[in-house]
Amino acid sequence: MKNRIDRLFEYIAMANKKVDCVLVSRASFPDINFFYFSNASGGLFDGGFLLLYPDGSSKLFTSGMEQEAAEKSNGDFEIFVYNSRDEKVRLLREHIKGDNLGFSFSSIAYLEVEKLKETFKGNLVDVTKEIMYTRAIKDRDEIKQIRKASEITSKTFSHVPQMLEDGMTETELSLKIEFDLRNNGASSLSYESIVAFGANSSLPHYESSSSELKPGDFVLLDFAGKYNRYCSDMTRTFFFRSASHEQKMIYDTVLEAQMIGLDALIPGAIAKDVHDAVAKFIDSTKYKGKFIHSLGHGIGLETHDALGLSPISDYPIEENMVFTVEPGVYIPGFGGVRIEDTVVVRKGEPEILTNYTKDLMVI
Ligand SMILES: [Mn+2]
Repeated sequence: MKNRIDRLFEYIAMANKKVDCVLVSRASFPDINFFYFSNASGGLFDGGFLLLYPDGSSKLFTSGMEQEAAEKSNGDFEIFVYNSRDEKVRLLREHIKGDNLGFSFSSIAYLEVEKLKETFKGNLVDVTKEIMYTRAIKDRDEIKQIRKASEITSKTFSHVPQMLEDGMTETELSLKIEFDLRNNGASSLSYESIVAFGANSSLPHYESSSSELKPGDFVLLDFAGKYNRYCSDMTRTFFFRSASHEQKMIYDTVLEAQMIGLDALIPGAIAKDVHDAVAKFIDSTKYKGKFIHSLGHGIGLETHDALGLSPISDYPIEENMVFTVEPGVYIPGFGGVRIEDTVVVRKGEPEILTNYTKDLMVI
C-alpha cells in the first residue's frame, strides 16, 4: 500500500485542488491527523506541526521539550526544533513550499489561522475531505492495532457475566469494566463507557448513574479499550435474571438487523444503502421508527473516525475501511437493545474484530 502522504496528494489531485504543501498543526486542538501522518509513537507535540509534501516526504517541527520523543519515534520525517515563537515562524516561512498551502479547516482554531496569515501570504486550501478519505482506508499496521484493541474489549465483554450482581449500580459496573479493560492491556478507554440498566437503555448516549440492577432489566453495555492510540467500539445487551417476550422480540429484531447490515457492507456498495437496508428492515417490523441513529461510523485513531454509515453517506465502500455496525431499537420508558461490532471491509463478508457471543444472554 502507498504511504499515507502519497495517498493524500492523490485525493487532492482527484479533487482538482492545487496544493504545494500541507500543514498539520498541533497548535489548537489535539489534532489526531498529526499522529496519523507522522506515525509518531510517543510524545504529545503540543504547538508542533508537520509539513507534508507532494513527493511523499514530511518534516516534523517541535519545541525542544519533545525533541527526544521525536527522535525516538518510528516516524519517517526530518526533525526541526524551535525554542521560541520567532524561531517557529522562521521555520514555517522557510519550509512552506509554493503559494498554495493545504490544511484541514476543521482542525485549526480561527485564532491560529489569523497568526498563520501573518506568516504565510499565499492561498489557504481546505483539504479536510481529502484527509478524511485518506484516513478512511486503513493500512495493515492500523488494522493490527484496531484488532488488538478489539481483542482487549471482547475479552472484557466475556468477563461481564461474572461481574453482574443484584442491586449493583451502573457506576459500580463501569468501574469493574474499566479496571478489567486496563487489566487486559488497554492503554485507555476509546470513549466514556455506557452502562445502562432497565429503561435507561432507551437512551443511545446515556450517562451512567446510581440506578441499581434488578431482575428483568436490560443491561446495555457500550464500552471499548484503546490500544496504541487506536480505538475499538462494541456494544452488547444482556438481560438480568429473565427476559420477557417483548424484550426477546426486540433483541431478535436488532440481531437480524445487524446481520442485514453486515451482509450489505461490501466493497462497491454505497454507504447510505447499507444504512437504508437496515432501517428499512426495522421499519418493516413492529419497531418502525425506533431505530433513531445511523448504522455506524468509521473507526481508527478516533472512535468516530472519518466516514460514516448514515442516510447521507454517498461514497462507495472500499476494502480495508473499518466501521462499526450498530443497529438499535429504543422504546422510551421501556428500554432498548443495541448490538455493535467493529469490522473491516473485505472482498466478501466483512471481518468482525470484536468477538463475543450475540446469542441472547440471560445472566
Ligand atoms: Mn459506536
